[in-house]
Amino acid sequence: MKHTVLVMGNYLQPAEMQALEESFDTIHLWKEKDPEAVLQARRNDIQGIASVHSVPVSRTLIEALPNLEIISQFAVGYDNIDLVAAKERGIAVTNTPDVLTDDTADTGMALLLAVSRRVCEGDMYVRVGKWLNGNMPLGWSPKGKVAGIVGMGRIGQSVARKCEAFGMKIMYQGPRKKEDVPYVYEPDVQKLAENADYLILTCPGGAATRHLVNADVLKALGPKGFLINIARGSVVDEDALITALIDKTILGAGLDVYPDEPRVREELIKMDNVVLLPHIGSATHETRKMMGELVVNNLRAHFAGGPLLTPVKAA
Ligand code: 8YV
Repeated sequence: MKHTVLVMGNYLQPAEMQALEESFDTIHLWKEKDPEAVLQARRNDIQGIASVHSVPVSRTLIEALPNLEIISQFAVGYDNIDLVAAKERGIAVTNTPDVLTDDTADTGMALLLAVSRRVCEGDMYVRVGKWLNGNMPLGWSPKGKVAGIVGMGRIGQSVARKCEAFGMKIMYQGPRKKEDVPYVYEPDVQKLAENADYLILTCPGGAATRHLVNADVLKALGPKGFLINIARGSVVDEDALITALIDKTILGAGLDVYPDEPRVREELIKMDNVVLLPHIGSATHETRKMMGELVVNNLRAHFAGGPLLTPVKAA
């Protein structure tokens, strides 16, 4: 008999969804008119969850499913999952690291270049015919500038290598100095911002990094500084960011993530010194396929009694 897997959202591509459906009895929660009623009716059947960063896997949900054994997350970040509740019950948690590192770092570089060189403004300038009346304002060169990277994990290191290729200097902040990276470590995020021209956020979300970037950090970044966020919206105090952008406390921002996705604050939408992306860090055909395969293969490995491919160590 097939094991039952609760699928939290519509994010798997057709081939990976088909693979999931072939191996498991699936409940597509996001399609259900009354998800609570479905959960209640099937609570004893559900042994696995295929989750995604945008839908919470809360203690309440975990406790409501007495036979849950594994949560297989379609993301490297897992701040939506109550890991403590999962651990208490001995529930395995897996994620999708490595396969999305370069695409996510590329998204950071795309934002860095777009805000610096006014790429989106330039595109609009041509389309609306403004070029016919004169050249657009100048941008700023990343070469020789300092990238202050918050979080020197896999994605942070990939961003660092790409910034080096653009002739930038690298400093970083994180919970500890990494012996295997050649960059300058600064434990204090405000001091990092003081030294940086670009503050690039690549750290995990969650309680430990909530509002790490606040008004003081933005002030330290200063009127020639840019903020790039490919981490989680929760890492930035958004009110402080909006004030800093309006007051020109910082020069601009490139954002892929927001605290209340997919809702983006009206103030940001109106600004031309920000570039806004709809959380596309890992959104390529190639990467999303590999992420989907990991989600399915972690579930298969668990129920076959084999080792998990990419377990979350903290779980
Ligand atoms: C999203 C991400 O999971 O990996 C992460 O942590 O935030 C992204 O890859 C993906 O966009 C699906 O929503």
